[in-house]
Amino acid sequence: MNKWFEEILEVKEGRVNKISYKEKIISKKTKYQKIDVYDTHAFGKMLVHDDVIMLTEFDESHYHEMIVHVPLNTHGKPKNICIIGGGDGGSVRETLKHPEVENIDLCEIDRDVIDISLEYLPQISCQLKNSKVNIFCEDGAEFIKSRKNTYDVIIVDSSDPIGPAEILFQKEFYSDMKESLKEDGLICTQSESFLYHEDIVRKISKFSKELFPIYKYFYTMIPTYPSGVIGFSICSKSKDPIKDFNEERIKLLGELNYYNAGIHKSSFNLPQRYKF
Ligand code: SPD
Repeated sequence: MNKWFEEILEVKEGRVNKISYKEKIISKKTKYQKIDVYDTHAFGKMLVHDDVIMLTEFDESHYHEMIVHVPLNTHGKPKNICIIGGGDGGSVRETLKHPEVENIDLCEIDRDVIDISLEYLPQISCQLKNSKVNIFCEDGAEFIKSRKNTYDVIIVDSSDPIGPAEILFQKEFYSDMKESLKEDGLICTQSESFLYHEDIVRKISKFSKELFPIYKYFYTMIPTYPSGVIGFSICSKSKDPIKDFNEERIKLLGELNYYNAGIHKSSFNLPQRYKF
């Protein structure tokens, strides 16, 4: 184990996140970022953007099951879905487990994320060519502006607020997404770790509460990320992810790795000192 990937950008000063690997399978500088895929010793394949871990095969299901099933089971009848980012395909794979889903518009700015995932991460990208999926390689913030009153659920499966994803953490983008939702629609966005990025979560929760009647933050466990957790925001026009959560629908989803009814409810409970 003499080769180590070190994550520096996303950690608190004075801490390092290190993962040992057998080999780097591909490295590509795209128009938007550097993309690497590693074969690690302990966590399977690992996708990295600009030296920040996006996913490993070991715990990607913790992330993708939560960013998808929490909002879709809250909505109850999700038919038309938009996924911004998510070019690796994990969120598409989980969304298609919901039998009512008729259409998914996937808007990923970087075509290379999709192509690399199709080639090197088949377990994750396996549904990207499903006939219900329409792929758009465009800027998500622009894409959403031209689709008013269209979606039941919008999922923002983004990287961190640096580089191409920065705009996806702004109030204006959330306001445009609100316009793209149908009357009872809701959005679920990657909203960083409450443990390491409290300032970012606080900013998102503040402007979301100004825009939406219902705002809730929940989290999932990702041991390969620097703080071990990542959180998501639910911004909803009418449905509440705790009161309106339809537990019966979980049976429709088949076998899952992480998500269940107990996890759905408890993921909104945060340690005492974090109130968003
Ligand atoms: N700090 C890393 C956060 C990355 C979140 N996005 C992961 C994308 C998986 N589809």
